Amino acid sequence: GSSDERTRTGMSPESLKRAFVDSMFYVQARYWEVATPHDLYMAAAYTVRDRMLERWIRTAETYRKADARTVCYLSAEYLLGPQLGNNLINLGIVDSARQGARDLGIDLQEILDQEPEPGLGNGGLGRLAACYLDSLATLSIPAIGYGIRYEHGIFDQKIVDGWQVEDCDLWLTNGNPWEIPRPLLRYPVRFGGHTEPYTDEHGRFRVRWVPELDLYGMAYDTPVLGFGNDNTNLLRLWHATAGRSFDLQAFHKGDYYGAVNAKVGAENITKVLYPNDEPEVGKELRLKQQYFFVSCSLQDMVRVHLQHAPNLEGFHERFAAQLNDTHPSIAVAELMRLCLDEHGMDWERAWEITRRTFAYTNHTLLPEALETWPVELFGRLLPRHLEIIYEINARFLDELRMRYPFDPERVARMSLIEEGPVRRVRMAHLATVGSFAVNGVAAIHSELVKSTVLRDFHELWPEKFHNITNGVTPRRFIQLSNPDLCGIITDLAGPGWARDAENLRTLEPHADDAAFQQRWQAMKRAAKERLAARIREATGAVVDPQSLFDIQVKRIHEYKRQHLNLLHIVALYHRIKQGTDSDPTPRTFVFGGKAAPGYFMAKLIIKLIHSVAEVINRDPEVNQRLRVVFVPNFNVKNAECIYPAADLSEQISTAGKEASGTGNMKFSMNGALTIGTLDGANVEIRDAVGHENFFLFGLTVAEVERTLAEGYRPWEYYRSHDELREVIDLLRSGLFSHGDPDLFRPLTDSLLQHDPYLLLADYPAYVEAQARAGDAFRDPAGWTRMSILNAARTGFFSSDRAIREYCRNIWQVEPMPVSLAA
Ligand code: 26V
Repeated sequence: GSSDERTRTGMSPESLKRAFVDSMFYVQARYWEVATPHDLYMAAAYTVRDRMLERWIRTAETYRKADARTVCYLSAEYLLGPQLGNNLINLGIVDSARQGARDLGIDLQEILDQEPEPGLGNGGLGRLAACYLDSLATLSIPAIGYGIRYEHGIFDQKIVDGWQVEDCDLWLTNGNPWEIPRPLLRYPVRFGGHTEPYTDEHGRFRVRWVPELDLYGMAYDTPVLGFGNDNTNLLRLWHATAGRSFDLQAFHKGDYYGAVNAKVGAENITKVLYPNDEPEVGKELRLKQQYFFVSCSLQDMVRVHLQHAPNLEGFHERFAAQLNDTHPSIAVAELMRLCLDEHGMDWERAWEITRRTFAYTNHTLLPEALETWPVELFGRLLPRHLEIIYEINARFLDELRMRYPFDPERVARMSLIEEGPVRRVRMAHLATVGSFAVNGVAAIHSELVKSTVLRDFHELWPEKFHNITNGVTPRRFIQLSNPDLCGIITDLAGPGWARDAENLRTLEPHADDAAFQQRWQAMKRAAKERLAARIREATGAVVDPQSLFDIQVKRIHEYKRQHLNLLHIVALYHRIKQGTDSDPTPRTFVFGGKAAPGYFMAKLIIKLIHSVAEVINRDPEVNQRLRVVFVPNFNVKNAECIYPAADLSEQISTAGKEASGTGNMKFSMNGALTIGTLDGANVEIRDAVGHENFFLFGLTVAEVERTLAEGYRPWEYYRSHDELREVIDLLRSGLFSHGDPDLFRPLTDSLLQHDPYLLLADYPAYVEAQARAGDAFRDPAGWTRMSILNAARTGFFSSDRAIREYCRNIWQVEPMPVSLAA
């Protein structure tokens, strides 16, 4: 009846309250007297979910009727972060919910804090996918996110004696109220076996794949709300379960336990997210994960298409499928297989449909991160796909030989197969050949894609290459994480800014206004106090919110140069001890980030951060001026507390190595100034905020190349720069390692002998830029002005802008607004 409907859809504090009480009883099966904080969270989540489902169903109906082109984002990672707060914002019921909770004597923040976060990603790439889902829904674009429902997401980072220790992530153990299991929505996925030729009923030559093993992918659906509209899209994550063949094996052989074991093996496929950035281990399972989710997703798309069409003709008009890096690029071969083997299409037609379906985003140029698979492994797991890739390659190489008859080296460079003692499939080449568009993720990165890793392809197909500079969602990274800033902006720009981040520019004329500056400083101060409290809780360290908060949070990697930051910190320490200090600005250095479990150097950098912190923080001569802290377990939840509190954002990668960065955008939007190199999106951020509002330092990409080409000798920088030498000698003295001079040897040796990321070459410029930043901070009005201008001018880095560009320049899709009313 209608009163029932109100319970499940009403938005007033009254309806929310009634629904909450109702969910506590009928969904969570608990009553007030015994309800735990977790029960409160679950009841709140179900209350919010009901309101999402109404929109979701309307959206499904609307899209289906309109028969609109749908974006399918294929990504092995979605780093969603907590859902409840974001969903309240996108539904526009934060105040209503807070009021309702207060009436019941509950603190909404306490409920929000209960939520474990779905950490189904490693870092920037996975978080980008989550921001893009938010923007796709907000822009009313029909879209599905396809991925993997890992039982364990990115590991929890504990710190023991200054070292990183990995702990299993258990995000699902207490139940996940946001997902809807679809036990009947399952697809078979096969592995192994062999292929055999046969002649079909029309007398045509065909190939049949006789696999050895089949499992099933089962769908778990999570609704994704738009902000300020009623569109609600779908995130469909696949969970692996054993298929019938396992049961049959048991039946035939009577080996019951053996068969059950095999079942367990099948279910391992979606057990755990690979903590990436980590080369070469446990590879086979990773390829299985990739094929598994890609196969389920394409079968799902084919099923939907065939509801509207008699065959796969026109598939590419119904779907645009974006490959989020090369991880899903096996999709090119899988769609070919579906067209050829399962739908009887001929090669030319299948190839045309495939190439018109996919577009590929490149997210890294690091040679060690470019995915290739040994042909042997590939053929063992996916024999039919290897055949198809060989055929794609044979035809492609024929074309190349015609076009470049006297350049066999070029042809070999472009092959989908790398020759050598171990032959390998080059996934970036497969993705490039099988796609209608290829894009990089920042202007400078896209240029480098064209001039380095995909240079030959760019010469062949210049019009295929695009740039789409990354963006981040202002809903989560301003509105949710920085309510005071949100209040400031809304007072000036009205509530529309969160859908049109260019409206942030209304802040600009107030940059020098004293009263406005005061409000801005109070906002920053409050955020710093919240972070200080969090730091104290997590580490016991006490930090002064009045000091300059100088923050570097991101995955720990040598190319990101957390150790360059450390060299500067040790230099400041050294100066204070020597009495030669010229930078009297008190600073708090904050670090956070996970190291890949097998990445020794990255783990040693974490240990070094803690070791330097220990010495500095307990030295009374130094600790009034410098503090160093490491926030353990950097994840989306912690990030939301960190970005708003930053005065200075460290974006100091070696030029040419960071494809874009997205943390740089989150900091800047929250009024942090950047100290950074001309790398990734830093270049565009600096242009946007004004060069005078950015602390630039370091070699350019061209200078890095030249330095390396001329035979870089880091030792010479060490010899000729006194302070640098003293700093490195301090690290080698055992001062930071309880007298053990060897502990940090691998790091100092690497710097002195090879220094592949040019820390020593960039050190003098970095220290000089840091001094400029320290001086600037001592002029509060000048700093605040720059801070305001950073926030005012970074609307371009909203993921809404990025998604608009994908829609217009790549996918050719149009908005399809959903209306609840009609
Ligand atoms: C993977 C690996 C694996 C082998 C060892 C070294 C290594 C290093 C990095 C990676 C990650 C590659 C893909 C990736 O996550 N790229 C990130 O994508 C973000 C979103 O576009 C972008 O902002 C980051 O700059 C980029 O590193």
